[in-house]
Amino acid sequence: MAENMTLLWGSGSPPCWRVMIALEEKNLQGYNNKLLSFEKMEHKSQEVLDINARGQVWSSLNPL
Ligand SMILES: N[C@@H](CCC(=O)N[C@@H](CS)C(=O)NCC(=O)O)C(=O)O
Repeated sequence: MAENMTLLWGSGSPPCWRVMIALEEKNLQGYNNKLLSFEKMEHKSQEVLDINARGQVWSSLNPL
């Protein structure tokens, strides 16, 4: 149902868990996900900044 969505998330992030839980609760499984490394500053990559100027996760490509 959410196959077009790609969730960009970071390990240990409560805001990311919140979104993942909400998607599960809404029965919106099947979305793609991409784990970003805080250590490598991947949340500040151009890919993320293009969709979230704060460079924070969670972020989503093709949101619902
Ligand atoms: N208001 C945002 C906050 C998200 C947020 O603070 N994410 C943290 C990870 S838990 C983050 O990306 N921190 C990196 C930074 O702020 O540079 C939300 O609730 O989704």
